[in-house]
Amino acid sequence: MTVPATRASTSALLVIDVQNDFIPGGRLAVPGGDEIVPLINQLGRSFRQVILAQDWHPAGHASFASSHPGKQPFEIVQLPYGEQKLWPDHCTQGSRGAEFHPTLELTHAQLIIRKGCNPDIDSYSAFMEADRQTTTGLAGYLKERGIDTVYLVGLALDFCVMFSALDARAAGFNAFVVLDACRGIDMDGSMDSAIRRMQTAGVELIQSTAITGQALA
Ligand code: VGL
Ligand code: ZN
Repeated sequence: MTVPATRASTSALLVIDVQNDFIPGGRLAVPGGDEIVPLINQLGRSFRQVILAQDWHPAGHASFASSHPGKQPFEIVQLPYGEQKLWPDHCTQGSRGAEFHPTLELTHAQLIIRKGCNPDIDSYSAFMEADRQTTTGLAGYLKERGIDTVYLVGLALDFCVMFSALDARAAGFNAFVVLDACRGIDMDGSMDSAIRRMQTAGVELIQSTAITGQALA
């Protein structure tokens, strides 16, 4: 498959949540999360524009099971905006777990977009919070810079990567998810359903060779 030139000023790499808490040993570890870091570093060199998303919750966040007496991680509760899956405490602002993985090397990234900062609202997507009304400003940033195509990599494929890709499409961007540069949590069929939802929304699912094999412009 040929993809739009990743070095073009109209393309950006969106690196989702490559943070210690999502890496084995972290509080919400995604299996194999560490395996994709070298590939993401390599892919980063094919892009002029790199944006990092960082899950960044205040202590006591509404998505933490510990904030709901009697509830356990992975249970579902009703919040004012709808169903919320509960997680172990993770990516607490300023904690080691919230830092990017130490081997992530994307020093030319120009924007870090922090999400999930509102104590009462979760945000899997780098574009839009779970109330589906509060934007992070990312779509506006991309549009103001003339970017029309985003490539997504990172963690977790079936949560934050998927919702970011769906919202990218909804905001009118071309979206390519680089599957071998993602890993998923895979609970209750979440991986199969994520793949289907992305396909239905017109997200292109590709392998990294489609990028690393590009003819150099
Ligand atoms: C994520 C669950 C909770 C993710 C973030 O990055 O996929 N998943 N917060
Ligand atoms: Zn989170």
